[in-house]
Parts: sequence; C-alpha cells; structure tokens
Amino acid sequence: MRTYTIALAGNPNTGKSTLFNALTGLKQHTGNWSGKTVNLARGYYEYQDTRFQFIDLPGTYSLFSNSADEEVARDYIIFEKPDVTLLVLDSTALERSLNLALQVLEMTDRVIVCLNLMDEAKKKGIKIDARKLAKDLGVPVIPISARNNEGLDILSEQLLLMCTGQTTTMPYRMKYNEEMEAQIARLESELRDIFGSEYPARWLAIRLLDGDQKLIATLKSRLSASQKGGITFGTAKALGSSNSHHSC
Ligand SMILES: Nc1nc2c(ncn2[C@@H]2O[C@H](COP(=O)(O)OP(=O)(O)OP(=O)(O)O)[C@@H](O)[C@H]2O)c(=O)[nH]1
Ligand SMILES: [Mg+2]
Repeated sequence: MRTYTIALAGNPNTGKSTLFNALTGLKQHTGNWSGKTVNLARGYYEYQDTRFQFIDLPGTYSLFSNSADEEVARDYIIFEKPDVTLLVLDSTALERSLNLALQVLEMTDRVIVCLNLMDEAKKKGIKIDARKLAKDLGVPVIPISARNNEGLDILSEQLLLMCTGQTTTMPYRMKYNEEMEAQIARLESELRDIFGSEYPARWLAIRLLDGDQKLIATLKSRLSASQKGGITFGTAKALGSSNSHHSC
C-alpha cells in the first residue's frame, strides 16, 4: 500500500492535534492553551487503499527562525517535503491565520487549507466563503470541525486527490516592489542553478535576502553532510552572496 506523508501546520490552538487524533485514532495531547505540541507526533490513517502518515507539527505564527518551534515546522516542510502540507486555520480568527498561510504558500504548492472550528464560527455568526477563499489562495479550502468529525470525508478525498497528482494548485505568491523582485529573480536563478528543484528557489531567495542566518547555517550543514567532503565552491558562493544582499 502506498504511503503519503501529510504535515499538519497552523497557528497554536487551531485544532491540529484534535484533527490528528480524529484521523489517526491516537491521543496526542490537546487542550485550550497554546504550545502543547513540541515534538513531532506521527500517526497513520487508511483511506480507500491508501495510507496517510500524519505529522503533527508544532503550532507557530510564522515560519521564520524566531523560535525552535518555527524552525522545526519550517525545516520539516522544506527539507522533508511532505506530500501535502495541511494548513489548519481557526475559522473564528481567520485574519490572524492568513500571515502563516501566505508563508506556507510561498514554500510549497502542495497545500490544502482546513477551515477548522466551523461549529464555533457558525455559533458566532461568522460566514466564510470557502470557494472564494480557495480561488484567492489558489489551493483547496475545506471547512471542517475536527472535534465533531465534520468534513473529514471531503478532506480525506482532497488529500487523496492531491497526493495522487489529480489536483493542480496555483498558490498565491506575494509580489514585492520592482527593485526587490529584480533581486529575488537574480538570486532565484543562481539558487536554481545550484539546487535545481530540490528547494523552492523563490522562497529561499526571499529568506536569504532577509538575512536568515539560521536557515543559511542549516542549508550549509545539510549540504556538507550530503556531500561529505564539504560544500562546493558554487554553493558556498551563492549562500555567501546572500550577505551582499543583506542590507536590502
Ligand atoms: N469547538 C471546537 N473546538 C475545537 C475544534 N477542534 C479543536 N478544538 C478545540 O481547540 C482546542 C485546541 O485544540 P488542539 O488540537 O490542542 O490545537 P493545536 O493546534 O494542536 O494546538 P498546539 O499544539 O498548541 O499548536 C482544544 O480545546 C480542542 O478541543 C472544533 O472543530 N470545534
Ligand atoms: Mg497540538
């Protein structure tokens, strides 16, 4: 049986572990306070002759290098390359989640958005046009209530479709000003020359331009580990070249 890996990402307290438990039958700790999931729980779920491996990532508000949790979640998405990143949003506080959503959409085009806590949203009279949001974000958007097992069949179906390549996405990517876009394009093409399609070049270029030293260190150590003898001249130059763009 083919196994696909699904990473659950989202702000703290949006119901990632509740969804994880509902699908896998495990009992990952949940509760009404943030920062509970610190290590990566794994669980399995079978749907229509397909096995999904779920990874419960720590909840974060962004995916920069601000904390160990952010690094763990970000490194998983970039380096482990799950088949789908399942972004769990709180329907009652959507605008708070969109910052993280836009960051994930920069990192991968294999994203499904779950609008969780729909029961709470309904109670509060909040209406969300999931279709419009899917159109705007360029990825599937599924309303669910993980605690009440609602919407999980439609979600499973969408996971299967994306894992088997039957869904194409067009993730929304933020546009920066002209000067910034020119710098991104230059660095992006250098990075593509070195890494090919190994990493999302545009996202990497933006992070390097932002001077994300921890990401640079992680990349260097990963490269030296994979090449045993150390990083190549070209790679070192490209990673070093981020420093020359650092001030922008
Ligand atoms: N009403 C309602 N509550 C929910 C739903 N899903 C989760 N919750 C509640 O929301 C709270 C947080 O859920 P968790 O699953 O622990 O959230 P999390 O995203 O794993 O949190 P972190 O691990 O801190 O990132 C718990 O009290 C859940 O019972 C839902 O669909 N409806
Ligand atoms: Mg959790």
